[in-house]
Amino acid sequence: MANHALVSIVRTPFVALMCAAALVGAGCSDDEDGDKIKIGFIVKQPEETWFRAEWKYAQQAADENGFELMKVGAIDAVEVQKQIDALAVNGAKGFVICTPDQSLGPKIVKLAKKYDMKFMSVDDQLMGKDGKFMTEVPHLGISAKKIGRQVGQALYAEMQKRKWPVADTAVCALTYKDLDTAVERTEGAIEALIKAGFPEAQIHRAQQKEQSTDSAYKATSNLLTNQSQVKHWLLCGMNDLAVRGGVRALSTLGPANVIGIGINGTDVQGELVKDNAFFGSMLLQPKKHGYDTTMMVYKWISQGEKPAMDTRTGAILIHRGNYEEKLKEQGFWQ
Ligand code: FCA
Repeated sequence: MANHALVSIVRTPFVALMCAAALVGAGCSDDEDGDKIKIGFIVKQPEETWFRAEWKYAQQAADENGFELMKVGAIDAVEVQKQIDALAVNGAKGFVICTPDQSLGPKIVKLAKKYDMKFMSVDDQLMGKDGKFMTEVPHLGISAKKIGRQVGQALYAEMQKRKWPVADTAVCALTYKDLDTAVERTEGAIEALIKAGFPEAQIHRAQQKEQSTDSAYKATSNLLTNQSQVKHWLLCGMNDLAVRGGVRALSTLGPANVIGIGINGTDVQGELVKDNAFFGSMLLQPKKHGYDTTMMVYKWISQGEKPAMDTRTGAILIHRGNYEEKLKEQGFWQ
């Protein structure tokens, strides 16, 4: 139990009762004033399944430990400021954030200091004015390069299994240059394909302007206008949303000629039930990203235990043969 929780016991009889009950349960989560500890969880794309998965597990952490979670979306710099201000007004003592823009790092740090809030970043690491990662802010993210390489290896293996002649095959890598973890993922996939022996000249980068399915669809369609001779496509991108756009743009070639592998895994259940070119996805660990980060901030606030500065998570390949089992294992079968 946190030291300040013990102080609360002395201060208010009600809290004392609560804490006494909690001794046998999840632990007392009241702050110095006897109020429930409040923690924010700010995400850049609140409508996306991935972020809803993070929220779901963050909520589980809050429910199990008796603190309050405030789930908020912030799609740009203005909203980030607004939401952190609002969290402070509502008494939040800290937050987890997946920022809509990495360069907001210094601004977020400044706001957190102003309000004396503990916070950490998730998924997308903050960058300082010098364009370098702000390693002074605790972060939990994926091993992006490694997972990208897994995508590349899986694409190559599946191409070989289908005995597609390499000469007739090309790669469409959907890239998003404004997000470091996105670049790492697609460059990792490209690196693994080249290492496996795929000709570099047949690897095409299609630039997404935004982090959306629509934008990936447009980028793939643009690429295709000059590549009508290609019979088979290997498709990768920063996440499932990107690959979904590519799969749609390549729908006339169909699953017999296209292998698409995404990243996240949380967004593909609806795709894998269909007979389409979505072969599979690298299933990440949303529980670690939602539950563990929230617990880290909670323990920092309640017990003064600072989170690990840099935590990286891995992924496994899910496909039509195993996705039900693997999504169920992650508690993410819908
Ligand atoms: C980024 C992406 C998400 C998810 C996460 C781990 O934030 O936008 O889709 O892949 O990293």
